[in-house]
Amino acid sequence: MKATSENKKSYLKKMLETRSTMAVCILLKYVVYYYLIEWSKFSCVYVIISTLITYGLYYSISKSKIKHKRLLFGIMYIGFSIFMFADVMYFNYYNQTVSIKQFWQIGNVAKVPESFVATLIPLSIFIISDIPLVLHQFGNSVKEYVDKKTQVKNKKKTGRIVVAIMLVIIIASNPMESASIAKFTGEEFFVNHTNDIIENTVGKMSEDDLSEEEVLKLISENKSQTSFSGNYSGIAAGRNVIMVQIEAMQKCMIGKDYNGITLTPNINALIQNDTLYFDHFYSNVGKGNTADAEFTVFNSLYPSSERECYTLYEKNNFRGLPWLLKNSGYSTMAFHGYEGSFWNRQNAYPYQGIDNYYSMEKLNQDDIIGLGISDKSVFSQAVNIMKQSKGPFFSFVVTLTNHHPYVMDESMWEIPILDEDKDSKFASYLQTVHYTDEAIGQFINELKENGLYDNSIIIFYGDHHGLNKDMDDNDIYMSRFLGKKYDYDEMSKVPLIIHIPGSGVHETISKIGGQIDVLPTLANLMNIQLDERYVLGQDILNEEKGFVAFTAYMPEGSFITDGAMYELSRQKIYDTGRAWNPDTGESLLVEDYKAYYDKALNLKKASIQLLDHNYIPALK
Ligand code: GP9
Ligand code: MN
Repeated sequence: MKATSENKKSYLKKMLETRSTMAVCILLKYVVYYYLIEWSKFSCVYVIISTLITYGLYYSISKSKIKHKRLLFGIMYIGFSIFMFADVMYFNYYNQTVSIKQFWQIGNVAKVPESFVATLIPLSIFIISDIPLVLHQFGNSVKEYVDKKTQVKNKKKTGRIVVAIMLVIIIASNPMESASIAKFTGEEFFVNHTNDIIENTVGKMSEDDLSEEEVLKLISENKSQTSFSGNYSGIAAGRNVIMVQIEAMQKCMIGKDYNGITLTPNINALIQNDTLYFDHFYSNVGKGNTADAEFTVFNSLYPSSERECYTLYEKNNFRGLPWLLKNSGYSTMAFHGYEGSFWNRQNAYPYQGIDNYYSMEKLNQDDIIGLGISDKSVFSQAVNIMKQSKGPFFSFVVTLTNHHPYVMDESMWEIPILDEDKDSKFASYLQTVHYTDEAIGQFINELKENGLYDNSIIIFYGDHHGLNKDMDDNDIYMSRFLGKKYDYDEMSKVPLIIHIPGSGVHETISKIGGQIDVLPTLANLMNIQLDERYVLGQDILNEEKGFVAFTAYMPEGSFITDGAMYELSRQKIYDTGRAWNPDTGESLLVEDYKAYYDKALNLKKASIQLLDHNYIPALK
């Protein structure tokens, strides 16, 4: 008996150690990879190519005369596997594979582990679980005796593999700029990453730098000019500015009921009086999410696709809202219930014109929900500090409780969840949205009680989506909730609410606008003089045609304008993108919108050039 079970064990061991088992393992690894990223009609071809490349490397290294073969192959194989795993995670979040530009994000992932774990796809573990088997198998293969004859044969094979690798590099660099190669470079694992490395090293070096004059020309040729005066001019001049950036608040939550309960009763009430409400307003953040929302709102500049502008351009000169107000005698402050170092805020804020930053460490940590101090507590503490201001002030509050993965004790849940939505991220999101709305109601009351309400302009806007359409089956729950397909138009739409107590204004503005437009819109309302040359957005209240370019979640070149939204394809070929009417979902002909695509790329390029060269002069 004993002998049979040992026989079985050794048979299994032998089976596992065969080269064909390993080849199947590698093949399956790529099937899982392409399946988790996006299975397309070419995926089978990609699986075969990726497997052949991996197997080729395995074969050529194991048979080569290199000294530390095991170490070399081990590093390579573990490296590929980690990259594949990162791709899957990143794609799940950003709808893009990871670039070498994004290595810095590992640090942020480690800082917010709850979000990382909530983003993890169980099947993705398969991508890294074969590593011990393959490396063990490689070790065995190295041990094998290779006689002179086979060495000669192997030399030839190694030569062929070197040629194959060269071919990958040539294809990846796509010297003829062929559209079909571009499709391939965007999707096959090795070609895609080789292409990314080439683009971000050699490509970066050969990129043309623009002079200050050229950048300003590019801006004036591409942006729509606004006079910063006209409708509603000056109606909020001289008031305190209280600006609240609401974490992950989507527009579609506003004014909606769920299972008989109104989700945002306090925001709904605010919109009814003394308010300009923008219901076609979009988030245009880059890879710095929350921080980029702040950055673009303050400065009317487009963020970078690389990382948060607060780090890339920490010490640049700026002429944004906090600076402009500071220059006219306002005191400036910011409040946020999370670590001061996150998104480099504590270092960047002074250069943005914010003098006092009350981060988590400087506030009373009396009520923690999820990541940090609860919105209700931060609002109350902010009111107590604001009321000590001697003159006019700019106060910026960044909320946090409605942050992914929407963790809040169930005893605080107030929205009864339908059976069909139970145990979903969507269900948790509704609870924290409702909580934040309640906190906003409390905030308005506290402003009134402390005499800070009447003489202020109070602005609320969402920083970015809460429910990514490609994660957690959000598209299913959200499509049912909305009664239409959940697409980027709803995902990136956030509310903008400008509340001016006692002004008598009451309008819902449905023109297209985005975070890029907040500075010029407020400048008109408050009679603030702007230097138009460095402002990339427009005053939504007086614009002729709305336009917002996107940076993250959809590839750069994607945009929205009145009546049309365009998403550039992953392969970055204009014609293979899609255009649709954001209100009706009806498909539109992409060829009708090429000029807007050029405009999006030009404005984004101009913004990055302005920032890279620090061309904006300091305010005097
Ligand atoms: C952290 C908070 C969240 O300070 O602003 O940032 P996010 O993860 O949403 O970009
Ligand atoms: Mn955020």
